[in-house]
Amino acid sequence: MAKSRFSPSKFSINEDPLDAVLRPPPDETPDARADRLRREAEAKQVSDEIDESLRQEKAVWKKNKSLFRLLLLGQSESGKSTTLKNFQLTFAPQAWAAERASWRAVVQLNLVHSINLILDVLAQELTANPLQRPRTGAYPYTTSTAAAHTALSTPPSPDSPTGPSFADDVPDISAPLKFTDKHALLKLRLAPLRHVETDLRRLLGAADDATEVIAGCREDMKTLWEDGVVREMLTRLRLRMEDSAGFFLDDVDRIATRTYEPSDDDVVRARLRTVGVQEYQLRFENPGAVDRSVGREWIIYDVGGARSSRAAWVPYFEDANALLFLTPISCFDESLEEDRHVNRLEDSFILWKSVVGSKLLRRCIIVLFLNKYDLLAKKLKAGATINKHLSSYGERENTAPVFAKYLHQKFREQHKEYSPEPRSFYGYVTCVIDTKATASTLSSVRDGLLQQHLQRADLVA
Ligand SMILES: Nc1nc2c(ncn2[C@@H]2O[C@H](COP(=O)(O)OP(=O)(O)OP(=O)(O)O)[C@@H](O)[C@H]2O)c(=O)[nH]1
Ligand SMILES: [Mg+2]
Repeated sequence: MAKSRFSPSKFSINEDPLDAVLRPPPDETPDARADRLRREAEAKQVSDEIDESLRQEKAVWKKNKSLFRLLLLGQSESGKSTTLKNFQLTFAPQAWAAERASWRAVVQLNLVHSINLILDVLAQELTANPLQRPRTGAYPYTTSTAAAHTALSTPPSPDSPTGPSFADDVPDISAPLKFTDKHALLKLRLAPLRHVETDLRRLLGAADDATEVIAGCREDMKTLWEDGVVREMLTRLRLRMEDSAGFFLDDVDRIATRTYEPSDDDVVRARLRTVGVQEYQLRFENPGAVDRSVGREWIIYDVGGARSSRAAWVPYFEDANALLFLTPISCFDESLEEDRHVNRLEDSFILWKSVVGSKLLRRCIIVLFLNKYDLLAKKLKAGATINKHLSSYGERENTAPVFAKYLHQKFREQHKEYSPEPRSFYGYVTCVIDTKATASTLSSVRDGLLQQHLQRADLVA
């Protein structure tokens, strides 16, 4: 009778009992042995794979622990994504250059959007007030203007994307009538751009057809934007296209071509709303003065700033090492897009107080950018009055430098009052579409942040 494999007599003091249990029986047949070896090889492979994945997870975890995490916060259109672009342009120029071409569709989309906006306003103006247009009385409403008016409200048919041409029905018109007819025609001619906008939204980055249509509409777009009466209408309605996000109408000649490639400046000025929280890995191509491992790679979180997106910020608070808060200081006379009753500057104050007062962020280094200084200066030059919208400003000088200084002080005071524990305040007045000035600001922000971070780490260690 064969000896039992489990006989205690087989165990020695140095022997692993499990080995003994797993040891093959001495009378194993060649087939059984081959089968066993195959199963063992498979099991080993699975086990190795698990080990490898655990090793990788651990490595990532260890690596991530040493990564520096920066959160970009602020209301919508405060300049967060534009600041992120500046980080890339300044510290990772090669990665930036590789991505630049993919912004072509966004710039095209911005351009087409502006054209559509003007055409919408034009159509609304004609629909709302046909008998009084224009107020100067230089362009009386006549049958031919009525024809134009009808054409403006007729959507183009799918067979004829440019819509019915009414030009042949219009009698030989005199100069005063040119406004409405010419613009109605333009609207019809530019109608395909509506589809381009929809297509581009769907196919960001892969819209060769769109490029073709945009190039084909170049002259029409220029005519519309350079038209004196259109400009008069926009001024009267206080629609300052030049100051709006994603303004490219002055660059139609350059952009509406088949070979258009975006420049650095185009990419920085292009507007693409952020949805949710976007994580960006920034690898410093030139680590610079603070050449420590923590300075080589950052994770930057760029968030959507609209009110509906703000709840999504909170899970990122706990791990954040630093926070860059942007407030657009040109918006003292504007209201939130998502709630017309709320002043944008007021919204920024509330947001700032809740961010600096957050217990989750109490260890975070906070930097403030008082952004859009260029737009503030322009607005005040054009006659806007600060204290009409912000009574606490009182009788101080209605100029950009004085207002910027006032806000800097106000944000600093709130920072001091609401921070759960004392911490330093870093505030900068910025215009983040000025890439040169921003590069120098970001360099000092980066060095300052890393120094603070390392000091804290030394204290903790
Ligand atoms: N003139 C001027 N324009 C700016 C400045 N900063 C940002 N912009 C423009 O403002 C628009 C909005 O900027 P974004 O960076 O997209 O704003 P955001 O904070 O990321 O907005 P959300 O993604 O909606 O939260 C873009 O078209 C920018 O080019 C500035 O300092 N001056
Ligand atoms: Mg954004």
